[in-house]
Amino acid sequence: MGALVGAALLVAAGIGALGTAPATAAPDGATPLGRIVPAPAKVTPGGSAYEITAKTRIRVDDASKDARRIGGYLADVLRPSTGYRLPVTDDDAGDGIRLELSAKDKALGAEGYRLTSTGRSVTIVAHAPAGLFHGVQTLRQQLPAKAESDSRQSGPWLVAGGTVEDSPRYGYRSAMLDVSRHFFSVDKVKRYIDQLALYKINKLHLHLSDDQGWRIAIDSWPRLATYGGSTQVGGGAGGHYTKAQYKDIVRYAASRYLEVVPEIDMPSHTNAALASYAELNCDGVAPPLYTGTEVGFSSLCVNKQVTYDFVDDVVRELAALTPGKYLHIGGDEAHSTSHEDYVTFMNRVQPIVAKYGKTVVGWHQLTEATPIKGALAQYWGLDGTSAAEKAQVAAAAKNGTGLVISPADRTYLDMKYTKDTPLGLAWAGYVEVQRSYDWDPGNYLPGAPAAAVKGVEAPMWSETLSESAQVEYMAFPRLPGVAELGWSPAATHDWNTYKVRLAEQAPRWDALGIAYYKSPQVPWNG
Ligand code: TNX
Repeated sequence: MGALVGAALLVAAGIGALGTAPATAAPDGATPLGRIVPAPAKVTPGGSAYEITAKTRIRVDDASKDARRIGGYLADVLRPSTGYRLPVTDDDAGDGIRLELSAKDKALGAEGYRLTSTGRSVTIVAHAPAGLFHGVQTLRQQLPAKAESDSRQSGPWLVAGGTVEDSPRYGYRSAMLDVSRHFFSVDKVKRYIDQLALYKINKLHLHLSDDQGWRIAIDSWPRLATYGGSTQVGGGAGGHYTKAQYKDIVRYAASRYLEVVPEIDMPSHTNAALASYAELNCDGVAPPLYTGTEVGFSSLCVNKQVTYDFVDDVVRELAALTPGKYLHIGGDEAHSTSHEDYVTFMNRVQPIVAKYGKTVVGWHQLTEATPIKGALAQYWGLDGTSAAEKAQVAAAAKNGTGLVISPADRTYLDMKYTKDTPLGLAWAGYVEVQRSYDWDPGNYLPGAPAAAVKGVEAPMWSETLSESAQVEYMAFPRLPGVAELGWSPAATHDWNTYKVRLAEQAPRWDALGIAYYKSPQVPWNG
């Protein structure tokens, strides 16, 4: 694309103001409208800024519980730092912050919103609650970073004047947390959910089982959790979620408009299950628990009926805990399962997922079998993946299989940034911040139709990670970039302007207690 055409597109997308200008505030001290992550689809700056004061009320539609809940959420974010009462009221006439659900604004879709800021009010209009919630995230980012503080700060609390009209490029914008290699408590998962919500991520993929640990209680096979969940990489105590705890995670995620996508990885990555129940093994002998980090050595016994009884029970119980649409069945790295057995297994398991009303998601090896109608394949290849493997996934996409794009050498948040990164792995290479951002999910997989791409994911594998601070160091600053690839129009994509907006997020992470990697590629101090 020529530079002039590129610039014209940026202006057409309404983000000319995001250009290469230095990271200075607008004349009235407010963050320039739209200078947020992910970049909004359309920004029309103008008019005077709105100021949140001690008198500000949050006005919601009295008919909507969702709008009231989102108003309460916004008040909870802003009360500690501003010190204001910010009452949520259903008296929806008057000045202040207004959250409106509009049946007629269908063009805003399931997740879009319009934010209008004037001297008297900030109004967020959406067609659906998720859009209101995303609009609230935009409002948060337009306020000074210290608005995120949990102690009282001094204002002024200005929101630049103008209008943002915004809706996502993709409906599937996911982050994965591997709670198997190391177990993460409910509170740690909630903390991550809050961070994902700030960047408009709408799926939390939980990798609930692997060789090192089974993390979800299944009543019909209780030893999966009590024994199979009793350790982790390195031999620590591990853990598992009771059904009540898991429902708590699902509910919390839903309150932040994230859908939980649970994964039971099969037929390999199953040592924790095989260790818990001898009958799942072809030789009837249970292996010991495993606390190392090798992959691909375990396999369910494909030719035993009990295997499918087991899968049926697990999928039934997990589906019952899952209000969301998707259930992920893994299917990666089945190195100790023959190709024939793998195909048999995946083709038998997919209808079980469908029987319990869920849509299949699998790692892209699923395309070696026959993806069921409506299935999504999660592409995790890298530049070096063979042309044949890429072609196989592309062929499935041409046949109607949807794609979630999560290239290991772009979006794997567990990859080291450089050789000096103290945490993480390097099998897919080093992934610095620019590399993780500077690509296009729409044309990433050669031969796959753009329409097959449903979205992106940033997986966080946890072989080397067990604490929130470690997860955050690997996620920030790469996660916001993947979130932007999922949300923002391709026409806004530009590393040179993105890196400036990204740098402007850092004071917000400081206020939130997120210790991020200070990549030399990002101009942190303007
Ligand atoms: C590959 S990506 C895996 C995981 C590892 C990860 C580490 C994929 C589907 N499988 O088993 O944890 O690499 O980066």
